[in-house]
Amino acid sequence: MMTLYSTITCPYSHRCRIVLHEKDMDFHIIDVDPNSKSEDLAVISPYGRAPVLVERDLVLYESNIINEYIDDRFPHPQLMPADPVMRARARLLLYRFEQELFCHIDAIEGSDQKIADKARAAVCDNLTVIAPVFEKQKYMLGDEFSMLDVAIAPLLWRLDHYGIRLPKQAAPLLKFSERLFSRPLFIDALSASEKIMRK
Ligand SMILES: N[C@@H](CCC(=O)N[C@@H](CS)C(=O)NCC(=O)O)C(=O)O
Repeated sequence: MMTLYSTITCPYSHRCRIVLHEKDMDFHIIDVDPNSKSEDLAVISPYGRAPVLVERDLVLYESNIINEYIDDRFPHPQLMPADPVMRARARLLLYRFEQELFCHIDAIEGSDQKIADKARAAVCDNLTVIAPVFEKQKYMLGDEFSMLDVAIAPLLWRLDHYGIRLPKQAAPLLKFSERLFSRPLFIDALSASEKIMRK
């Protein structure tokens, strides 16, 4: 059975919890506290960061790498595109999410307000740019839920919590967010602490 070492408020652990819940299989989640570094986590992960997935002698870290492995092991429903070209495009977009959106999370959660505000503004601008995509399609890659929706959902869920208010032009993105949040498996994947991040 797969065991996920997850943090209850961590957007990256949240990604992996979503994928585990999307697949019809047994898994075990161990909640860890990244601040008072769990010894378990320090032993199994070179960076001591959550999430970490363990299956027999396989130990994986980095949320997108973990998620692709779960998707390969349990292909139904398949979350990465099967076609090599689409798969490569999906990986590129996953990379861009890290470079343009998730790279700002540490600053937003940090104590320097000036730096945090700059990071909020960058996330706000970058999300507003992609909003028009959802005037024509239901999900990131078209009309099917995919790994890209999984990857961005934890950030969208945390917008209020992070103090990010999107402008009117981003309305299609907010509609897309509501579509994601209403999925029963998305709700199942939320930790108790995440449930209260949004009113
Ligand atoms: N790029 C990593 C980021 C993981 C990460 O930053 N995890 C945070 C919790 S949200 C953590 O464990 N921080 C503790 C630390 O860096 O020491 C991923 O996608 O898994």
